Amino acid sequence: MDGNKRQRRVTSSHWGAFEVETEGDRIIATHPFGPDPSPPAIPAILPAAVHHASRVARPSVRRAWLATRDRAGRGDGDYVTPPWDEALDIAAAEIDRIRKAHGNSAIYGGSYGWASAGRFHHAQGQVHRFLNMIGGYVASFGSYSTGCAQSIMPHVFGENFLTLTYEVQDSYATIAQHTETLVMFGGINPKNSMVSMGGITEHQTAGWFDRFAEKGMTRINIGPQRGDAPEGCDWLPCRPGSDTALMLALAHVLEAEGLADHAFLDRYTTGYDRFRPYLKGEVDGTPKSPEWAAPLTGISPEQTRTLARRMASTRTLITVAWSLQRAEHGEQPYWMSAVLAAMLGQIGLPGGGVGYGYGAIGGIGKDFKPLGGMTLPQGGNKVSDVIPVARVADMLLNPGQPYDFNGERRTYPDIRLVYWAGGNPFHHHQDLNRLHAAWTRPETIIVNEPWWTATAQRADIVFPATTPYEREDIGRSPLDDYLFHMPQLIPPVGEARDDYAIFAGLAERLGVGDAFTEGRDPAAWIAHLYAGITARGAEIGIAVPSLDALRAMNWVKLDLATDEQPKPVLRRFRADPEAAPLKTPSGKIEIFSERIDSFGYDDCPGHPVWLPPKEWPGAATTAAPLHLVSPQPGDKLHSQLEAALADVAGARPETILIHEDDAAPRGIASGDLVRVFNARGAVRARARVTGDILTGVVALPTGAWFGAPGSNMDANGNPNVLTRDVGTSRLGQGTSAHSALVEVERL
Ligand SMILES: Nc1nc2c(c(=O)[nH]1)N[C@H]1C(S)=C(S)[C@@H](COP(=O)(O)OP(=O)(O)OC[C@H]3O[C@@H](n4cnc5c(=O)[nH]c(N)nc54)[C@H](O)[C@@H]3O)O[C@H]1N2
Ligand SMILES: Nc1nc2c(c(=O)[nH]1)N[C@H]1C(S)=C(S)[C@@H](COP(=O)(O)OP(=O)(O)OC[C@H]3O[C@@H](n4cnc5c(=O)[nH]c(N)nc54)[C@H](O)[C@@H]3O)O[C@H]1N2
Ligand SMILES: [Mo]
Repeated sequence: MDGNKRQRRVTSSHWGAFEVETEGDRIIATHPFGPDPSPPAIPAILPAAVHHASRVARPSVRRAWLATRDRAGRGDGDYVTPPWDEALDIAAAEIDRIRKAHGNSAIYGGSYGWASAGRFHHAQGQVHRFLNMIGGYVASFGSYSTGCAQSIMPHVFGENFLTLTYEVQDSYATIAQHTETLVMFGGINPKNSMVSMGGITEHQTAGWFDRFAEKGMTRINIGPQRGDAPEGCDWLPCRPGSDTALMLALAHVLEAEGLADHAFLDRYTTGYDRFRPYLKGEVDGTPKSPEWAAPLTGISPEQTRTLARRMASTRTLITVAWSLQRAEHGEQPYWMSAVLAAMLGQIGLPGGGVGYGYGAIGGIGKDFKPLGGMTLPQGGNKVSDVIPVARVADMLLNPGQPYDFNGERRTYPDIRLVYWAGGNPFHHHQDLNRLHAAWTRPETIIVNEPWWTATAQRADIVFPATTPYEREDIGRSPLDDYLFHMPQLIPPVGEARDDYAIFAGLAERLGVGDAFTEGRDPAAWIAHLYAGITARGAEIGIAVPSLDALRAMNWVKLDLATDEQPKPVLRRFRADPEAAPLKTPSGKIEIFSERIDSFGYDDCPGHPVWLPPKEWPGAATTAAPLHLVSPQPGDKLHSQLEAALADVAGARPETILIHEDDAAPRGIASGDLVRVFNARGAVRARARVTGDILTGVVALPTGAWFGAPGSNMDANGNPNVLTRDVGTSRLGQGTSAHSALVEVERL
């Protein structure tokens, strides 16, 4: 920010570090970060996005809401733009009115979303701190990423699921050294591992797969798309939603051929005796044999037997993509994968057992010393009500109604005001037409956003937020070994303000200004919070530069590399299960869970079972014959930077992959515009015909901005128009995004 001079500085983001070139007030280009062996392509669109016409220029208040408190017209696009002080006055008065009339439990502040990297200006941390200061809010549990796993897996391994994935599982280095057979349910996709929350600097997943190949490791990708694993892996095309059936069939082979490790099962697990009769068909007359599974999975009995024998005779790591639990009954493949791994008896051995989410984000599979991150303290929430994050539309539609969640009977709160900062529910939630209807229920919706996203367009008050390039911050992820000073590169675009300034302004009006700011400006907060990192560095013997030194250096690679798992829980358990029991009720791996059984859920009983989803290839109909998977977009992060991407010629509508055999009878060729539809809605997409997807399955990535209300076909191709908004089960209540049936026709 120095006249019209050109400057280059490094910054960090969820998709990695990169150099930003500025000229005066503008970002003009981005460049790869030297030390990154495979830098992402995502930043290329950044200059266009940051200066895009779709930035929210001024505080905006919806005219009809202001005049008559209209709710039905959300999305009408008709805003007045009062000056900042006036807009903050209006918002503060409305928050005050709602909390006085209905209590703080009428405010929903779950505000799910990835926002931007940068530790102080993290939008969720800011909104949660603010709402706590004014008396609390209804919060959310879990994530769209892994909500179902976060509920089920502690019952099985006794470990918080995020700890399990980030700190307990083997690193890629250990896998490279020990694993002989890598069985990847849902693949491991270097495209997804370009991203990691809070930042990832050296992108290494693709490089590790080169090492695995050199070593001669057998790598098997099980799922609907060849492209879910790097080139060179074997592909076992398995129908989406059927993984549990395949896992059961593999288990059946182990049991039938005497390959199950009963010594391991006896010593380290509980409940195999309750599960085995189900596996063998003694309880329901249906042995879960390879012959039983074949019509469900599409995988022949012979292939199943060969795979089971190979898994039993080599050091085998089963990996399960997060996508498998973002599906109806997502609890089952997760639980069953643990049972299958237990039957193989390799849990706790290096390079053996089961691991979750490798490839989902780049930070998984890296082991670092525990320097931790840096977090704005959020204070305590006086409202205890928390909903499973993906049940937001249910909550808005059913105030006061009961629902089940992980053994508890709960009641949905009566929400009058929604505050969202740093997320885009009209990108991420399922069945967006249903969400749109639910969204008319609250009296007031306030959103902080840099861009006019579909969510901002449906808010009554929109505060324009800065992007990370418009403010100073620290970049630091516990799953990375770099530390960044993220300099302010350009002045705020339009009248944008930092989330911190927005909440400080509201807090002051609501009489908690000093409590919110503690008298600090952002620079003072950054210095205050950064001191925590230097202190922890001193504790664990890691040199961390002073803040001034880091400002001068821009970035530093920290000496955090280690060969040790941060939490060798499973190694210790294997070495001595009595001395180092798991934190499950039995202290062992729970193949049968008395606790889950006691919930009495038919959609998640006491041991893993095969439960077909309502929508999956096995339930295809003439009206909706194709299964839709909606993976993460390769060219960006969710719906971020979409404004500028959508301008690129041919980029929108989004591309849908369809198999040759499904395209031909519909007269569809690559490049054709198609209509993808079901009873819930319709979207436009551009077809790409391929042999690399299973027949009967189509793949349309997430991330296109959901269009204006009232249209009977979303022009951009947001798959969530088509997905089903139902919990994974009463236990997990996660999103079922990957369980949907559709039809496709040429436009
Ligand atoms: N069908 C289907 N749907 C899915 C999934 C799927 O697999 N299939 N996956 C789900 C998953 S795992 C996830 S994580 C979600 C992701 O969904 P989201 O996390 O909601 O998606 P993002 O586009 O990252 O939304 C972040 C928003 O924050 C804004 N933002 C960025 N920086 C700032 C800031 O500093 N301040 C403020 N106020 N705002 C900022 C961005 O402009 C953007 O609009 O999607 C879910 N939806
Ligand atoms: N480039 C990029 N990377 C990202 C993100 C992004 O937006 N962009 N988002 C990040 C986020 S928030 C998350 S949570 C992770 C998610 O990471 P994942 O959950 O691993 O990602 P997905 O892309 O949803 O799904 C991966 C693949 O699972 C397959 N699949 C779907 N259903 C089934 C099934 O029933 N069985 C089997 N075997 N396979 C199935 C699909 O073919 C899909 O391509 O990705 C992260 N990485
Ligand atoms: Mo996610």
